[in-house]
Amino acid sequence: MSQLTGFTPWPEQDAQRYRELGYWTGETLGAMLQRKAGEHPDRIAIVCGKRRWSYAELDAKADQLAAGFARLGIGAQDRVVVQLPNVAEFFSVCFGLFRLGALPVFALPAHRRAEISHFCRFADAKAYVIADLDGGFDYRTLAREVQAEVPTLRHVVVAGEAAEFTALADLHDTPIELAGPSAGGVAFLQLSGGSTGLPKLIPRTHDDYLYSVRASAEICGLDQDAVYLCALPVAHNFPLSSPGTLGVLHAGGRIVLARRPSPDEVFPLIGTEGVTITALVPPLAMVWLDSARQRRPELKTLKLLQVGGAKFGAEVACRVLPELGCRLQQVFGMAEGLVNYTRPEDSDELLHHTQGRAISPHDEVRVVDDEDRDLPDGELGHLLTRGPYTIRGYYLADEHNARAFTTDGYYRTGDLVRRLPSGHLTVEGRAKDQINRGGDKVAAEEVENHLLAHPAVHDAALVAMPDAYLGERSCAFIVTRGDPLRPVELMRFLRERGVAQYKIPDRIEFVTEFPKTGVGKVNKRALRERIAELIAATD
Ligand code: OOB
Repeated sequence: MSQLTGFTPWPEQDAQRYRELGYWTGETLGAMLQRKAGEHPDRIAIVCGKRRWSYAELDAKADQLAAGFARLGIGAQDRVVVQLPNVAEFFSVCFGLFRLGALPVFALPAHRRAEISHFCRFADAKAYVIADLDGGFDYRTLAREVQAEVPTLRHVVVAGEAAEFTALADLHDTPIELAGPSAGGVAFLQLSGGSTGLPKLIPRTHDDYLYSVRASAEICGLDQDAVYLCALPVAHNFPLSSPGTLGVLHAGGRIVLARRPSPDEVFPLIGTEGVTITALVPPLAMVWLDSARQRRPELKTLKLLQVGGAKFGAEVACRVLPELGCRLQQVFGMAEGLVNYTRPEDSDELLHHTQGRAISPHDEVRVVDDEDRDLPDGELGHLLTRGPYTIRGYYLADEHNARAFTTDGYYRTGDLVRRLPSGHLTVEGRAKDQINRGGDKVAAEEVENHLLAHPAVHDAALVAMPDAYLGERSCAFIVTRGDPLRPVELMRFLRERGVAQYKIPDRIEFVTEFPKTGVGKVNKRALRERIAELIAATD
């Protein structure tokens, strides 16, 4: 079958090597689930509220939905934007689409009109799958706005009350014979944290993704007894594949879905379902640590807490074992591919002070200076990587790809790291123009462009400011055209443009001009220092 237009494949020589090594097995995600359902049909695969789906049920629903989506006219390589909260339907929908060879485009529940319209337009999506309501927000209202902006979007499919749209429940048809995708082809499009004007889409293949999932499951020691609590947004790469829910399905274990990650919601669930492993971002880990003082008995089945998505400081990392009573694993990964884990055999020093080492002996990890020259271990530099599950290009982004990848295919992660002789990395900063808001990635240029659309804004620069809870929050420096402007007006303006809440600047500072670098660019470092000093002075 022909490859998706806009996908950059691995050079054939590398692809062949990854197959010979047994990394790329030729199995698709859909086939993996079918195999598991054949091995143990009656085991519970997913717990979602009061619902419990066995492997056989999940497998059957996937086949039925593949038939239902086909009836809507969705076929191989068609894109479908999937924006679901942590509900079981996420899995029946995704596996249904995988079986059909259609490609889910993973959106986050926090995304709003600006982001979703962009994904639908950019990926030329045929359908958009949502839940009716979640967290008090009506996604059907959002879908109406998106449809008005993107007329090429043909179908809106709703898990729950569908109103004028197609009900997901009605899409469960009698399974049909399907050719199915090839494992070397793109399985879905994942979101990039981004640093440029518009979010980029990441094409991941069945072969490469399943390799990272299998290898991750092995590193984390998952087996049939694994009970994985999914408390982060289910479509994010960390809870999806590191080893995440897919790793658990591969191991034959059980996924427990939580709608919210707060201790009140999940601690009782950990107790009743016997959760053994979960994944959190650092701010949530801190909230759990604080709550665990009173409620530790509820956590007694928990063996492993993975923390990643943003830097987990050593001062907090060392509290996990004594205060939560479970082992810690640091995870430093990216939707583009490379994932690093601390290992069970690592010393406390490595566990608390590093963000782990790469999954695969065939992950090629380089730490380089500004001129791409390799640096010795211990020195701070830019992290470049290529390997069996790291993409060679973003979807439909030739121009950007020329900058984001070296000519020999290394991905420029934008992270500043040090490497130890053991291969362990410590993340010490970022060269990319992004704010990591407790694991939520905010691309500065994207938000600046929204700010610049305001008639009273002459120039805008978004930078990170330190925050005790989230690690970083965002601060927008604004030069106005002269008319007075209040921060609340700008924030309302962004909200009305349909920008996700986590991207709205946490603070707005008006200035008359920006400090400039020698070459005349906005000096963001100076702006970061200025806001950090201001905060320190008022604390
Ligand atoms: C994960 O994926 P993304 O795509 O949301 O974000 C990737 C970026 C990295 O390039 C790095 O800047 C930052 O997030 N990051 C970390 C980190 N983990 C991710 N920075 C410091 N320390 C860490 N432990 O965030 C992601 C994907 C798979 C597994 C885990 C995280």
